[in-house]
Amino acid sequence: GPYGAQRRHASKHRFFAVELSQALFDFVIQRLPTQEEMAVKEDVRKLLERLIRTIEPDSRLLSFGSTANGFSLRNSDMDLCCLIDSDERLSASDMVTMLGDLLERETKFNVKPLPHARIPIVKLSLDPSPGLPLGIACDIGFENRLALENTRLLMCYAMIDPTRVRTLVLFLKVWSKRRSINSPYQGTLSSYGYVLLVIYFLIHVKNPPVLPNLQQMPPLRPISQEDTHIGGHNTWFFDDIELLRQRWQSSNTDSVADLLIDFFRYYSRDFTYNTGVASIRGGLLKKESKGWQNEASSRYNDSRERNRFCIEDPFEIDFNVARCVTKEGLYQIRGEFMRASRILAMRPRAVAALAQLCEE
Ligand code: 3AT
Ligand code: MG
Repeated sequence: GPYGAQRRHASKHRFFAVELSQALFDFVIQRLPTQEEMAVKEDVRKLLERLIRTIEPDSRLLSFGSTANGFSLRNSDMDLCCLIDSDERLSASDMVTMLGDLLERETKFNVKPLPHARIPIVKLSLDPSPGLPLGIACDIGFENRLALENTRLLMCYAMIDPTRVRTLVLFLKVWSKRRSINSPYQGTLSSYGYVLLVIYFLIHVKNPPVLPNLQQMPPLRPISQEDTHIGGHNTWFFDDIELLRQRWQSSNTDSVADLLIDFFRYYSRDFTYNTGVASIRGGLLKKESKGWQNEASSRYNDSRERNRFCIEDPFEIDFNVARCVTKEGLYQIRGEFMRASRILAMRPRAVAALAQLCEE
């Protein structure tokens, strides 16, 4: 009868979800960095720190981005930030120029200083060699404290529910790279942008939520303004994850596969790209309320407007993380969300489905 058909349907779906979840774990695990790769990167960081200290003895070189937040894949690049603890320090662009010269002289890296970029950095790379078959790519910036904090925020979210959050994020990173929609220079979205989309979805779209909103939880004790602000931006969030785990449990029991299917459905069908702003701090906001309507500005022609796709940075709330996404880029990204939804709706065998999703 009709109930039997419904039950068969539900049990078929469960079978697909179990199989797909397992395939997702396997897929991601195969692409994690090896112990050896992580050790090499740490050695590189130490070497660079020693060299920088010959210019600025009071400096520290810290890792941020994927090498520090738990969302790193094999051969991902390394993001490093130099903090200088003395009061009289050179400007970031002078540091970039000096460090560029020093590294050029003292190391085998290919060195490219970008002292005049919005965020001045030195780009470094090592070509592949037998010991390092994929080479290494690394960016060094200065005093980028907000990036260190947003790295820590993402790491905390990863720690709350490591299995589901990391599996989703890592899969989407591989998928977006293979489908060529992970390139801000070509009008699509950075990895950081995709991570924010996942976290936004897990906090604000899923009901019950998979993650709590760490930026809106009450602090344990009163905190002073200066402890919570960097350059005028409120960077406070609840970061005692051990305590959080004792006090907060998600009642959402969806499998990773269920979440992935819903993620693709939400961003292909439901997210309001024309008017909405995805904010992990504040939920779904309106472009209008942030002054982010996408009028073509005088400097950019139609295909290069700024606010086609809006993702609010967790701390720098005036900053649209997706501002590089062009009209074509957004069309491509949404097309990929739809394609992924379509593939998963056909419930093919899981391993084949992942291969097809990530087809280059
Ligand atoms: P990959 O493994 O390199 O693909 P990732 O997690 O390292 O991914 P990105 O390289 O995109 O991510 O970014 C590295 C860090 O730089 C993440 C964040 O702390 C900072 N960052 C990147 N893009 C932005 C942005 N648009 N606004 C603010 N911070 C950003
Ligand atoms: Mg990176």
